[in-house]
Amino acid sequence: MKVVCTNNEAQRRHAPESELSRAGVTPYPECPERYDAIRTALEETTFVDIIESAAGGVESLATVHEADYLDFLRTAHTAWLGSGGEGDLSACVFSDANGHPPADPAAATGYYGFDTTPITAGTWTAACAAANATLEATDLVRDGGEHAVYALSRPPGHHATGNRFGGYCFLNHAALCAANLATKGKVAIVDVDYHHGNGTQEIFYARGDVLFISLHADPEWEYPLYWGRADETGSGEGHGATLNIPLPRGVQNADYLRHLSAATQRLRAFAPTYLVVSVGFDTWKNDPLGTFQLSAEGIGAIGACLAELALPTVIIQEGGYDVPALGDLAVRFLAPFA
Ligand code: SP5
Ligand code: ZN
Repeated sequence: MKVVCTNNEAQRRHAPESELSRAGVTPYPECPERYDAIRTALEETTFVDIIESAAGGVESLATVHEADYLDFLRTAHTAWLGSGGEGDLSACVFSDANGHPPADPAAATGYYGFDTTPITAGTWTAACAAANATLEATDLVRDGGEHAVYALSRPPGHHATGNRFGGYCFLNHAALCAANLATKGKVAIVDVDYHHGNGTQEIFYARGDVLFISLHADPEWEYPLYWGRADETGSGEGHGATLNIPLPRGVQNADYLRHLSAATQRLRAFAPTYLVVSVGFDTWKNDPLGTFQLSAEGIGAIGACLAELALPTVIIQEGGYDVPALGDLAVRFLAPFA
């Protein structure tokens, strides 16, 4: 199968030093070494053909993101330095989305962001490069006759909404991919990251032609806290086209796979033309952010269950933070699609 990697030089330029959470100030887990670990392991297999995509701009970002939000992401860090700021830019006062963004770029960070995720000098370059990789993978499936293509996208995307960043995400790659594919047929998105894909959900919430399914840790206690409950089922024409499956701490292979299998019944009934998978390896038992207990075999079984749908598929990398394990987990997840 083909694998499209984010331009390596560009992804390295997004490497925040630390993040602020309830744990205090800790090293930023969403690091360039995640990419290295997955890419190196895939290069050692015989079933992938690796392409590194170019950096540079992306033209279709406005299909899912608002223009003022894109302007903010593109200019915020430069403006922050220009106004005397130093290092990474992150918010600590947040908007309720009423009113208007403050003129000062650092102040506007809490308007365009919903958590403390930092923006660095290279964030825009890296996020655009990751979107490029995803859209190149999308083209290969839509027009290139490929059955399944994996985009090693970094930084990830599924928490980014149409106009807000957070959860280590800036541009929503799964949404860009699905919006593109939806011009040719119905799309199902399955999000198997440990965290709820709130951005993707929000972008398609009122659409009936894109089914969004997410299995994730229960937002009653886990990030992103304000999205992902089972009673969020879509609105208007999208009513019934969002399916959230919140799961308890400590979930093991058998329970997870039973829920996934039930979700795929719903997916089959929707009869999509395309499948988009947001995959996170933070469901793995030793992930430093997760609480689930899935084994490496369990991660492979998720891949097998989704590959069995036999749909033209774009697989997009989201989270997963135990760097030494990521290569093996990616190989196990992708092998059933090859
Ligand atoms: C794409 C993705 O998986 N985003 C996850 C974002 C979760 N952010 C909040 C987690 C804060 C945990 N702080 C780390 C402390 C390590 N001991
Ligand atoms: Zn995650």
